[in-house]
Amino acid sequence: MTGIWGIVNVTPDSFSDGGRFLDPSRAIAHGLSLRRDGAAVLDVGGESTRPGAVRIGADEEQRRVLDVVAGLAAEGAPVSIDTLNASTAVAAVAAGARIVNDVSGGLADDDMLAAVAGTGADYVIGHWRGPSDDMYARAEYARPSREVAAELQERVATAAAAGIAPARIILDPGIGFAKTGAQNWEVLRGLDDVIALGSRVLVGTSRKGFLRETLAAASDVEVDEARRDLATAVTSALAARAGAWAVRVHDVAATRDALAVVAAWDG
Ligand code: PMM
Repeated sequence: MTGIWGIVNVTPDSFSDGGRFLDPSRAIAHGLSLRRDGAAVLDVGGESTRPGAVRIGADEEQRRVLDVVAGLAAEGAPVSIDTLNASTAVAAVAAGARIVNDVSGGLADDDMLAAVAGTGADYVIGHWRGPSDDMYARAEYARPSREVAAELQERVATAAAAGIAPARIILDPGIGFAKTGAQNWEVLRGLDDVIALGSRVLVGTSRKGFLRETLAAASDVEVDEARRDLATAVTSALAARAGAWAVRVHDVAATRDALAVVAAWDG
């Protein structure tokens, strides 16, 4: 059964839940409620990667996330740290995180692969072509899902050479990262190309801009959070059907229900 990763963003500027959970105790309470809703992993992030986002320093990032990681781990929750920074990854694993979720797959910080190799944590390699502030300049593909898979395969080889055992690697096609709306759909349609690489595959569509575009074209009604969460539950269920090992979402309960319905259909 596909697992659900619940998003715990501890940022003032994330496009979806930003600012609501900056206080560590509120972020911890939110994470525990996602766990009750059915999250297998809580993915804690302190730096927004939304389109156009400006980077913050690793010190500020760690100030935001470490108490939250430690608090959730102390409650027995499996925690992943969503970071581009090697120093944050190491500090978060020391605070109790079991997985390092790096949307850049080691490209944003030259020290990341060696750092992760030293921790023994599992490692999410996201498909990435450059920082969020100008990532759409790199959204050029002839065959999106093939190119995403090929670029991920290169990162797996580099990570293995740095000492991260392939069994510890989780691949993510990086929906929304250096991809237009149409390219995101093509990557999802061709998810098999990434799954064929043989690693566990994580898919993150939650509340992303390409869903907003699709929903806006379907109805003039405002594309609010409820509509984006419904669309996310559908894409997550379809990703599960296509063989994703896990999906990363804000609204865990909606995706839990969508996955249960698909499982019932499949029997
Ligand atoms: N997307 C975002 C942040 N972290 N991590 C993984 N592994 N995959 C994603 O698709 C991903 C991610 C951006 O979304 P957010 O700001 O809502 O967390």
